[in-house]
Amino acid sequence: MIDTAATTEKLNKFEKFKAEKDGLAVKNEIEQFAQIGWEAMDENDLNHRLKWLGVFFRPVTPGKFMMRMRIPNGILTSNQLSVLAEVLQRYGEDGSADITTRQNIQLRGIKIQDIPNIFNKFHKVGLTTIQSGMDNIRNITGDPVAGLDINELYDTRELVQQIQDMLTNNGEGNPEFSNLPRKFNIAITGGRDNSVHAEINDLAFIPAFLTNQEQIPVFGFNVIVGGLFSAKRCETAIPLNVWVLPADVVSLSKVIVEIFRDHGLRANRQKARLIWLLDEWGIEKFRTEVEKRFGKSLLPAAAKDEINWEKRDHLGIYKQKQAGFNYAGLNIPVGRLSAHDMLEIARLAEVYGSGEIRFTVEQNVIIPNIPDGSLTQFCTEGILEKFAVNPGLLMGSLVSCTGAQFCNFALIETKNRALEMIKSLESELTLSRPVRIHWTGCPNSCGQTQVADIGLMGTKVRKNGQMLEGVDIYMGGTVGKDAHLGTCVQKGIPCEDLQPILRDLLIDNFGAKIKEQALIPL
Ligand code: SRM
Ligand code: SF4
Repeated sequence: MIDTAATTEKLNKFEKFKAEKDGLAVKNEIEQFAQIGWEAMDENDLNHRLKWLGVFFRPVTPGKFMMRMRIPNGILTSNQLSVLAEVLQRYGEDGSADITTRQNIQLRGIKIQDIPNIFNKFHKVGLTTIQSGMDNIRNITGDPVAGLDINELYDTRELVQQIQDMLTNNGEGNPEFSNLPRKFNIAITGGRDNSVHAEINDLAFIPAFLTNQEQIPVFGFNVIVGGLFSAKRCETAIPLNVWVLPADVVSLSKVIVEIFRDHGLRANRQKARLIWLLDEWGIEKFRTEVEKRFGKSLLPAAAKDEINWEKRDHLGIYKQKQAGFNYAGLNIPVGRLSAHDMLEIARLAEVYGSGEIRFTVEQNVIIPNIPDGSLTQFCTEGILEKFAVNPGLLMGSLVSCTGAQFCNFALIETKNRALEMIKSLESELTLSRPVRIHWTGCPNSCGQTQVADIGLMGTKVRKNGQMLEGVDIYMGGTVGKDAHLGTCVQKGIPCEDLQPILRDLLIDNFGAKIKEQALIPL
């Protein structure tokens, strides 16, 4: 039931086309679209409704679509990754993939006539793209080392899968949740280092112990709500003052998404995320409604949570909780992969691990379950020269959104520029610690500028009468325990002038030193 107060407000154009025809309806029309071709499609089906199937028309590369998967907790099998690679292979140079900042993967270069066949392939190996874009719930993130980490408090894998299955009807599409006022992000963390950036999600579960009547600490989660980045507003999530047992996480998620669906604000798309409803209602009223729908009283939050570590990047080789086994974290520069790269990663996972592959929100890959005895051989694999386990301290922490190469919101090119810039900074400087540099092509902040040590947000800049690509610089974002958002410290730097500014920031704030050979005059 959608709030009548909200529906009587003037509907924005997105609400109008959603009311005319539900986004999920195109699931039954995809064969027809494949036959008539994208040029003959209805504009709203093409530009918007296809996103309910995870298929994105790219105005920058018309006819070459992007497909966004759902990879719960960032975990997939080598067989699944190989299927994704095989899909891309037929598109030659156009076929590429990007690991995303939500532990997910997107495929590029897809032709609409192939999509029904691609869906069949996905279905056979248990992959889905359903409801991964527009006003739906995004990929649900969890600890990338869940089930592997010696120090984890809770293995989030099953919970993440259960929430996805509940919200998407086991990946088939769920009309119950196909008309939200806006996107909705969910994260669950069972480790101590907040590896999912819990605080920037609309709903997140954070590990916390509550002492019961027998004075025994019981494991559960504190719940936080309303985190977001958007061009209009950026906030960290606020406590709902609720603590739940793991067994209640799925039903509590359902209730909260239902409230957002039924009461979220729909008049102004810029003010439709959960935080705006929380503003309007206040957290107390929201909590009361959650409790009412949940059907039993909710316990108040535990006084302290268990996020008490610095965030780990998982790059390198680490012992698992399973004796004799290790996981290897590989750096995938700016998350970009070719079909060949994907097949190579799948092969590594099969030959050395258990055939499992994981993605991180830093757009990197983890291969788990490598026996001690195979490590030496693993480290000799040629692909590790491209995807290093011990990358440079800047390259290893680099994150970038899609940018102008494929995204029509972008104000600047990001990924390629980010790579070049880091290579040249690493050739000039010696660092003694990783510095997290995040690029984002516009204020939507898909590249999470505000969580970075140095965040670069695309903008347009006027210089000598010319309009150029530039950035606003953010600093002070912290992750892990006591995470807080960075703020803008310098505005409107033309990208062509950025390199020396970054070099000085790295020297002044992060202890970087000019390499000796860089000091020798030519
Ligand atoms: Fe994003 C829209 C890419 C994570 C905030 N985002 C878009 C679109 C779909 C715009 C479009 O149609 O072109 C971009 C697709 C470009 C392309 O071709 O790849 C896009 N967002 C991405 C990805 C791929 C960036 C990346 O390189 O990793 C990430 C995909 C995640 C996924 O697997 O689902 C991605 N986007 C994020 C995040 C980060 C996060 O979730 O932690 C954010 C900020 C957090 C948040 O949402 O609160 C984010 N994206 C946005 C927004 C602003 C949302 C808002 O409330 O205004 C938009 C624009 C919108 O929704 O209207 C947007
Ligand atoms: Fe596109 Fe902007 Fe998101 Fe980058 S931040 S992917 S440019 S919408």
